[in-house]
Amino acid sequence: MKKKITLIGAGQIGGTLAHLIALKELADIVLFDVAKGIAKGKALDIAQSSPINKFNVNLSGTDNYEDTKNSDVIIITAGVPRKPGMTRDDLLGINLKIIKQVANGIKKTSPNAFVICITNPLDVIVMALQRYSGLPKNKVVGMAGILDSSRFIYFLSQEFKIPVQKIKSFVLGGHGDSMVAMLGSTLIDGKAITDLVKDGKIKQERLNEIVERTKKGGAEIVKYLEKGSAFYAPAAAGVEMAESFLKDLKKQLPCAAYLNGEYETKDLYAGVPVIIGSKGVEKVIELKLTNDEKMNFKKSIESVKELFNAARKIDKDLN
Ligand code: A3D
Repeated sequence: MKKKITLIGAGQIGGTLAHLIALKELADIVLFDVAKGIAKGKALDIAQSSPINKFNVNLSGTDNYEDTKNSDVIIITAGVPRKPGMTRDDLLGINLKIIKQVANGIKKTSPNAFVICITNPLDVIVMALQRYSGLPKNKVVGMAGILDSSRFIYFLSQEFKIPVQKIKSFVLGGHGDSMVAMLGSTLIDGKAITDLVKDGKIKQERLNEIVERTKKGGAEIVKYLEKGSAFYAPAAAGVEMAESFLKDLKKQLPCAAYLNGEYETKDLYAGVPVIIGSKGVEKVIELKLTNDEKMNFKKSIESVKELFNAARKIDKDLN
């Protein structure tokens, strides 16, 4: 039987997700949006490309949760994106309300789905989504680390003028200015980046600039677009997570996952490497961090905690 993916939010990321999922024939697709016309219009537009691109999946648009029933995967982008000058945290109040509605909509209709949240501020919204919906913690996960890592790897590939495939690295922690690029695990064509710094192949200051640009990667795009935020790369990252679940690929991916003591963090969502397979988040991988990484990860965790406390003040149901 064909699988079913529901996309809650049919905006920039939702539409791109639908297109990528259709091209890969991962599943039938339901686009859900409070703006029903957008969901229906995008579903029809993408479906009309199927004779050209030769894919065979069903696409539909709706504003009724009944139509999303028994989804295998749900990817949530419902919410408001940033405008120039805004931080992700500025979106908290409005997106919290939206995510509460979404949680109520999906918990009854798709209690067994693997739920990927993309709505910002990511770590706090995914945590709120899990609390509101009561869905299992290993089935509710946030997308951010794959995107942040992808941005970092792309910038490094430009710097070293080598293909992205020859670079291994990832970014952990919260999805905000406190995110942590794992320099201790970064390999450029098989060589540790820390050794390349020692050998003078790249100056520490230049590397710091690339890390900084990665942290501000989302804001750089918001500034160019003026209306809205990045969507191609975020959608690609969401699809990688969905595919690893649906095909039981057991890929190791940096995602915002529930921590229950791992990385000395309890009862909080934050970006860590996890294994995603048919059971959802099957394992949190505990890496050995350098002292610097440990310190920065801790700081990042603190900022996630602080923002979750702010969320609790906005909605008592989160206490
Ligand atoms: P946008 O194009 O505005 O789409 C959002 C859609 O959500 C709109 O079509 C709205 O109509 C819809 N919507 C609003 N309220 C509801 C509701 N209650 N139920 C269902 N749908 C609703 O935004 P976008 O697609 O560019 O971005 C979506 C979200 O992703 C924003 O919060 C962004 O900040 C976030 N985002 C996260 C990342 C990460 O890496 C985590 C990256 C980029 C964007």
